[in-house]
Amino acid sequence: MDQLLQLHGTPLSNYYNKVKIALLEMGFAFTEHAHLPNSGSWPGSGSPSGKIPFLVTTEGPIHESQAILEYLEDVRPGVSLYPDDAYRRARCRELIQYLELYVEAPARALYPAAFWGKELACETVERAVETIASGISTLARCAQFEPHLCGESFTHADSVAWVHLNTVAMALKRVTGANPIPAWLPAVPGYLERLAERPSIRHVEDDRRAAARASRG
Ligand SMILES: N[C@@H](CCC(=O)N[C@@H](CS)C(=O)NCC(=O)O)C(=O)O
Repeated sequence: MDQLLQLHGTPLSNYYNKVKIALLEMGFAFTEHAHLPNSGSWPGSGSPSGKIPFLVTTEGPIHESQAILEYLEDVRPGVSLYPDDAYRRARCRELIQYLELYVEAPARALYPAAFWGKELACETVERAVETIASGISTLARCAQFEPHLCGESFTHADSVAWVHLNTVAMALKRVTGANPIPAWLPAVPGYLERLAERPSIRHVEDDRRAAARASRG
């Protein structure tokens, strides 16, 4: 079944890379298929929301990155990127929610200016920065960072932190001229440097950079 897993999307997407890190870390064989957001038509190709990534399995497609991670967990009993016991697994999923709902989602207000050359009102930027700062302080209260977000082992929370903290930092820097995350949460730079050494993350980062170079022409 492994050979038939197809990951659709683009290496420029943080959510695509979240799933790709999980596939690599958990040892799945998969192929990658270029698919831009809001392309293709549903049903038939693409996704019901227009969003990427999606994973095509022998039984059909799965959309939404978190549903895909849970599927990967379910089809490979014994191979998991969650902690062993139920309580710590719940706390790990809690960190994923904090990162996605309270850090990455508010940063989306900055993406039109950061990545697509649009103008933004000052108050939109200020509100986004305040909301991201609040999300980071929530994360700071619950995450460990030493060496990983949930403690000793690398988990899905770390792949999520890698893709979103880097994307949000890039957006903040491009829009405001500086990345305030290290000042808000000093453990972040060292943590990201450690993660950057992992083979799965190097692989994903090399592909992301190559895709960014290709998109600039
Ligand atoms: N909740 C979705 C978010 C995925 C997402 O927002 N993907 C972006 C690319 S990084 C996208 O497809 N955006 C197009 C759109 O929102 O219309 C997931 O976890 O998969």
